[in-house]
Amino acid sequence: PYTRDELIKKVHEKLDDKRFQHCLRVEQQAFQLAKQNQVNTEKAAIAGLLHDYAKQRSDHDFIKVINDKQMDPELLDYGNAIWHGVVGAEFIKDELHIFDEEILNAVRRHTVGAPYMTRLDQIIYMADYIEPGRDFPGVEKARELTNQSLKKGVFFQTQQTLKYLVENGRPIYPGTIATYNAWQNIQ
Ligand code: DGI
Ligand code: FE
Ligand code: FE
Ligand code: FE
Repeated sequence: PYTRDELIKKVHEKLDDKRFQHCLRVEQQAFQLAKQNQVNTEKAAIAGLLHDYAKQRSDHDFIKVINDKQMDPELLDYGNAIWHGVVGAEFIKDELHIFDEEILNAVRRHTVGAPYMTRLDQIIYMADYIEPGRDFPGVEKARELTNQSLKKGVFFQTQQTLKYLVENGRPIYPGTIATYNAWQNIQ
């Protein structure tokens, strides 16, 4: 397996500096949330570092993977926002030789979540949203809720994201709605 230094180099090669710095902050944020929630800190850090590994691939590259690996053809109706997590995990397997399904699932679920999310999934989903470089209306509330309870953070983020997408007339990936519905009654 690659060491952290080697992974850092590989991530940096595939991302511009701004996106790379975001990944380093998500790594740190995920490590901290893992400590707070008794989750494996090493897995959280690796998943945090790698979560946006595929963010800057071309549509062509994603479409090829979706077709070659016979992934759900419905994915083709969406774009980079959905693909870089759900399909991005395939690049992490193929290029970085990381096969830990807990890490890969956390990457797959980091944008749209899922009806059932492990605590590691929840941590990466939230670390991406509240890392210290984030600055949007509601981020302070997201940080407070997440520190109280990961689950509260997950529902809040899902609700905010749906609102934002609808307000801006963007298409909603069905998985995003499934996440929202499943996390309704979580206190
Ligand atoms: O990759 P990041 O920018 O760090 O963050 P992210 O992976 O959480 O989200 C990427 C974008 O995806 C963000 O602008 C919101 C958008 N998104 C989330 N759910 C959906 C979505 N976009 C569409 N069109 N549909 C969704 O269901
Ligand atoms: Fe992302
Ligand atoms: Fe996110
Ligand atoms: Fe991110």
